[in-house]
Amino acid sequence: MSERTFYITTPIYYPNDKLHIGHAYTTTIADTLARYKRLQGYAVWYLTGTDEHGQKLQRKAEEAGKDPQTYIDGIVGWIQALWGRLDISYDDFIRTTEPRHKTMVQKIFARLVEQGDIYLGEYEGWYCTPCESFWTERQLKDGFCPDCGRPVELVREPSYFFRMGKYADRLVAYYEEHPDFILPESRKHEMLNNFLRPGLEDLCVSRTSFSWGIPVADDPLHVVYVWLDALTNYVSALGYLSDDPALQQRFARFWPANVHVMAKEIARFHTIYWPIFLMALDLPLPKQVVAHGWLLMKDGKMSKSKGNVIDPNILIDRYGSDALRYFLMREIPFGQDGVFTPEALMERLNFDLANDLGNLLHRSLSMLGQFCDGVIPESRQPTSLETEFAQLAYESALQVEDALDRYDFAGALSAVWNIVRRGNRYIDETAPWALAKKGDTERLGTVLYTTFEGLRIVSVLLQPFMPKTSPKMWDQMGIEAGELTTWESAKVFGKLSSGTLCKKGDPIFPRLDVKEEIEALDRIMEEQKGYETKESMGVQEQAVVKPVDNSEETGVVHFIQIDDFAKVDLRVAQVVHAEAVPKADKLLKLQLDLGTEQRQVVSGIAKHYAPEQLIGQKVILVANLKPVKLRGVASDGMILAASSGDQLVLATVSGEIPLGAKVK
Ligand code: ME8
Repeated sequence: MSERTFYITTPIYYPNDKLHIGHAYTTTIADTLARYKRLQGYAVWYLTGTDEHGQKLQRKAEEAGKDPQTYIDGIVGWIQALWGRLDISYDDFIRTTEPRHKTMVQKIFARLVEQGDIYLGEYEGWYCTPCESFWTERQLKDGFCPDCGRPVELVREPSYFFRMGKYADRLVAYYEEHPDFILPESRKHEMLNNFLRPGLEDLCVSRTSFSWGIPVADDPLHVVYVWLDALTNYVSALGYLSDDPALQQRFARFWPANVHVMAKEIARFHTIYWPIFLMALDLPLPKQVVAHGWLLMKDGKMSKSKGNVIDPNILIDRYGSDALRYFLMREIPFGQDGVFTPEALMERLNFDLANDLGNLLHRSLSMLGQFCDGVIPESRQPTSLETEFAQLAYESALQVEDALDRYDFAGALSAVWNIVRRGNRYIDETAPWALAKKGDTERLGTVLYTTFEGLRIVSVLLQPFMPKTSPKMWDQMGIEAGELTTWESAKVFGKLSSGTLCKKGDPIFPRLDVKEEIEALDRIMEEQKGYETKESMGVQEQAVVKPVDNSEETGVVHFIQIDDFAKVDLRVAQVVHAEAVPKADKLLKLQLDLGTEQRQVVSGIAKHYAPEQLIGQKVILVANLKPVKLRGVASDGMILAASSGDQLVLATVSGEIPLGAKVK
């Protein structure tokens, strides 16, 4: 029989700052799948890593006063330590600054030039540095990056281009022939409607205005565009074009990838650019690209400027890595956005883990100790109740597989919890303490055996999700990893041997004081406001209330409360000085008079107003917006404007009113 292989990847993250629980979410998804496939007997290769080139990283290192490599090395060490703590079982960690990757990228580039897919020209257009994306004038949204809403820069430089259009029809045909290539399906329609049907422009694949990248071997003034560099990590890490026969063999064994996992904002790069590069290289395309939703915070998307992010280490320190993994996999419906709240975390930890699972194990062990000296008894009198329990466990195991095959992690865990909850109810219904009192040892034995066999099946099914919890359960249940813990053994009820001696230990998930924990988490989140983390989502910040605001997709409006509106401090302010921000032709730097204080605000209105037109205008200022730096210039607030298509008009105040007056 031919070997069953499974190659899975996460995005390679930018080490421009520390990562947050959003990155932990993707990496845990891929880890859960990798573990699941290993348990099913596949030869698995799980790749993650870091995307270490590009303008964003160069700037970030400059800001920190370090050379890029030194700056990046520190963060990469931090990332690897985090994955270690979260039990991420990757087989390889690729860094795009490694020679194995750089050499391959140079070879690929040369080949694509030679075969005419890449040609030299001059690029003039827009560039979004946070997203490392090129945009045409037409694609910009009100003059800003259509992906993240942040200002773009005009770039004009000699560049190499990739003839994307040449492959567009083949790509569309590939989508049609492989209906499962992109998941969720809505992303496929987005790609077709927004990018492929309007026609693909040639893609600029080199830059000359900065140096932190892989030089084009024959033309070293150019560095390879960071996305061409980054996407090819999926093949360089396996050993594509390597001279080492062992690596060539590894490449042949694992390519094409079974699944590339990521969040939705980079699906475009993986479902358009990446397949086209592969077609040009005559390589098979990945089988699936899976784009999950975003992890948001109560007050909107996680972002450094909002200061609403959480260092995963804090949650691991407090609750353990399995609890965090469980929460991420259970709470967020796959493909949708999900909100992190301390309340939701507490609910999952306290109810699902402590009350349901932890309690089932602990009370079962207590009874076993009390009534059977801690030894698993025989099941001598199975009744229809036991048969039904066994049937439920079997069906749940099948449901777990079915759900995991569809990336429905929440559904898979909910199937495991069907066994857990049934187990607790089964104990309540059979009342082993009453059987013990009556001296009905046969029935008591059957009941306790059934309970522990249910627990064994739960522990087997939990392995991909909670790699520390299953061995902890086995330890207390006297089970050795082996025949009783194989994936298939979850589908066979009755494998547990009677006579096994259990060792009751501490509850595996202690009950938490919810109020105290929520307060502590709120405090921590407040303290974390200075936590240096990535603005990696690259999306425009948006107010999100639970349920998640999908209004753009669904057309449904979510109302806000008056208190939400009251949080925004709007003030009348007068422009006393305005000037252009150097090298940012969209931005103006304004000095505003608020009556009692003066403020500096950077505003993206340069295309619509000349500085002198603004002097004396009374505008509306969002006065309590967290200060940020835009293009290195401090901006303390935001002024309001109305916009429609290409038009933009400032919201001004007519009539006499003192400066600083509140707008409500
Ligand atoms: O895009 N919710 O790197 P990146 C869910 N280097 N997932 C999140 C998240 C959130 N709030 N925040 C981040 C890049 N992620 C490129 C990738 S691949 C060839 C190059 C996760 O550091 C999610 O997987 O900005 C997202 O796609 C990725 O981090 C972006 O990471």
